[in-house]
Amino acid sequence: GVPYPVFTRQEVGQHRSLAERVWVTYGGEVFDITDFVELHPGGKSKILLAAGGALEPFWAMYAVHSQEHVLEILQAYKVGELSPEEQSQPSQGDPYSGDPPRHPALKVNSLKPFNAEPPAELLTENYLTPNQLFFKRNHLPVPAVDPASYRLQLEGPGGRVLALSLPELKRRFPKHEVTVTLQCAGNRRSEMSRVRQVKGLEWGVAAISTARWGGVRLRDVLAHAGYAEEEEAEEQHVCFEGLDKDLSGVAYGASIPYRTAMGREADVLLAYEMNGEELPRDHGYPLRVVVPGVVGARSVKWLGRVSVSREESPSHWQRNDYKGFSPAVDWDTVDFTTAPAIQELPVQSAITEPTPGAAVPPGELTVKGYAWSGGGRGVVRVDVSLDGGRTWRVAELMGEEQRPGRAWAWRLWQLTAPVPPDAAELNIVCKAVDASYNVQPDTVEPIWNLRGVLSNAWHRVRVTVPE
Ligand code: HEM
Ligand code: MTE
Ligand code: MO
Repeated sequence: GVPYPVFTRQEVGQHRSLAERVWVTYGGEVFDITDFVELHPGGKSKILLAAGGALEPFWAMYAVHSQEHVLEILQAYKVGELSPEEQSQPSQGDPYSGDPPRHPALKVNSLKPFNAEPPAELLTENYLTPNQLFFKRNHLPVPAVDPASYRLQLEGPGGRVLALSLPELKRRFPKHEVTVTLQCAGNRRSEMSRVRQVKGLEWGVAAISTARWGGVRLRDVLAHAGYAEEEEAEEQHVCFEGLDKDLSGVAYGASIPYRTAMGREADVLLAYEMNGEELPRDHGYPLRVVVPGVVGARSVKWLGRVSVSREESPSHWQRNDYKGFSPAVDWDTVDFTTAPAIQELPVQSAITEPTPGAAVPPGELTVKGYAWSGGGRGVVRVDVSLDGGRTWRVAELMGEEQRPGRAWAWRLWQLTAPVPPDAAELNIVCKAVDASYNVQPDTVEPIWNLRGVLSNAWHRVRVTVPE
């Protein structure tokens, strides 16, 4: 066929808007995607970010594009090629190339951004999850923060902004340590997807982990900025912004109610230590929020800015995600303004050992797992069944007893019981009861929701008993 015309990167760079037409490069090829801009499933503003340049650094950020059908769409818009000299120039960097190394035992749900959970049977080996195995949930590349130039921006009443360095934070405020379990709203989402497909990362049972966090109390820092103990008549929110930003410069953000942030008993931390070590990069180095008893999404990592507002954080993750809906709601009918942002999480438990499909020896069986509830409600009991819920036994709870109303950390539990002699298969079930006598729902169907959050039905694990 007729050879394609050859362009330079500079020529491509002259096509950055719908008026000048929108050109992009991919590999050594040039595309005029003007007519696709309005059709882009990811939105017009996102696709225009790549206008006039290479797609690679953007697609590296949104791995949804590494699919055959995406390349087919692109091919339809081909208008030329880059000259061979231009092609040999290294393309712009992968925004994730600065991410830290990770432990090989982690089960990776998504590499870019990095999302991973430990294998279930490793999760309950330790009451405090080793930092390397602690589940990791990033929405964006891990920012490289220079501790020397780092300043926490703290907006005081009236808008005055204080900038606090790490040494200042550590010097000015007493150090406080709290053992806290963090759980992602999407923990156990894969069980919801088995009922009906949901949108989100396919987490197993291990998007939950526990650490001893060390840092300063958020309430001390807010008081230093001039905020009063008592809330004003109108409800207020403490908003957090991360230093991790998407390509348009929008940072990860979230907020919590003012009364939680300022609460004497709420134990909200700005943490710089995790299990006695410096906060690891994946977990928010050098400073992160830890909101005990609350969904992980509010514990903002790489904390850049704190402010107080009459409005919740404007962040996508506060307003248009991390909310629960009726099973009747689908993506055509969902209205995110109608549901409150998830804060305290419901009671949860899961079996970590044995794992699904395992062959267990006859005789005695030890079942292990974790149990936790939000809002500082301790776990008072875990019931375990080996026969799908017909008969129950009470598991032994391990781990620290915690103060009523401030039970921020999980209990690990185990049960050793005889394997029923005639069983070829066991349907192991667990369910926890929290201090308010809240219980887990027995099945997934009635709590199914389009985003697959708050998945806390009885956990069921089927194993075989070989003869
Ligand atoms: C989603 C095509 C450029 C961000 C998608 C999807 C397609 C697509 C087909 C849907 C994929 C699926 O769900 O199977 C393209 C093409 C592009 C382009 C052909 C260039 C010519 C970009 C750029 C960005 C971007 C430059 C970011 C700066 C996104 C995002 C989604 C998406 C965030 C996910 C939307 C969602 O799931 O809600 N794109 N894209 N795209 N795209 Fe692009
Ligand atoms: N903070 C920032 N800045 N960026 C993020 O992507 N992810 C949130 C929260 N804080 C996130 C963040 C979510 S959804 C969860 S579940 C927790 O961090 C996970 O914390 P971890 O990675 O330390 O386990
Ligand atoms: Mo999360």
